[in-house]
Amino acid sequence: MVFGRSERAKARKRRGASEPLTLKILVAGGFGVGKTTLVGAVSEIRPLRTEEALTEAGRPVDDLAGVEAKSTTTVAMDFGRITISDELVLYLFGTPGQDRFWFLWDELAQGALGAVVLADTRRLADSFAAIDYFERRHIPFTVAVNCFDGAEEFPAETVREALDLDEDVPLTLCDARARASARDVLVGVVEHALAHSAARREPATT
Ligand SMILES: Nc1nc2c(ncn2[C@@H]2O[C@H](COP(=O)(O)OP(=O)(O)O)[C@@H](O)[C@H]2O)c(=O)[nH]1
Ligand SMILES: [Mg+2]
Repeated sequence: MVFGRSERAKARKRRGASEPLTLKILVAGGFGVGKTTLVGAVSEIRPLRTEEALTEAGRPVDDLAGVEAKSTTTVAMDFGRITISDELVLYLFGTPGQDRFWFLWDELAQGALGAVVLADTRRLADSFAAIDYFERRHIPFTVAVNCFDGAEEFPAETVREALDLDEDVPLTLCDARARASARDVLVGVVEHALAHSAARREPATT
């Protein structure tokens, strides 16, 4: 059967109306900060993980200080999906934490709306590299401090100063294991990134 243009246009409109917007969000931060945990906590699809047991060979490279309980490491990336509403679905890409996989970051960052950098107050410096990466590329990002049990709690302002964050970078506390908390973090990234891109479209006229 041959449809005329208007039939096709109508069909496209119908399809368009039922298709949610899909956005890509990166989940970054140092080794052992909770990236795999966060993606796993919210993802509706079984997270695609490429974890491998930490091997003796990797041990000198994968700095385990402070994450002694960790016996697996993400080799390539975590991948997950979360439906925020009928209109919005997020695809999550966890960035590899180890320096030796930095070559993957530029590929992962392609087409990303924004990112969240997870931080652990016991090892803040581990998240410096991720923050630098997004700052340099002008990719909007937020920082979420993953509150590990036993880690000292610092006021957000203290963490912000220690990370030398720009004022307009949102900083929140989270529990990467809790679905609601992880979801809030991701909604925060979307809101920040959308505000950021709106601000870029309408530069302040001074
Ligand atoms: N207590 C506590 N443990 C966590 C939390 N988030 C992650 N973990 C644990 O910390 C370890 C490292 O987390 P993981 O998600 O693998 O870190 P990644 O290297 O950033 O992917 C794992 O053993 C997690 O179970 C948290 O919020 N609280
Ligand atoms: Mg991981």
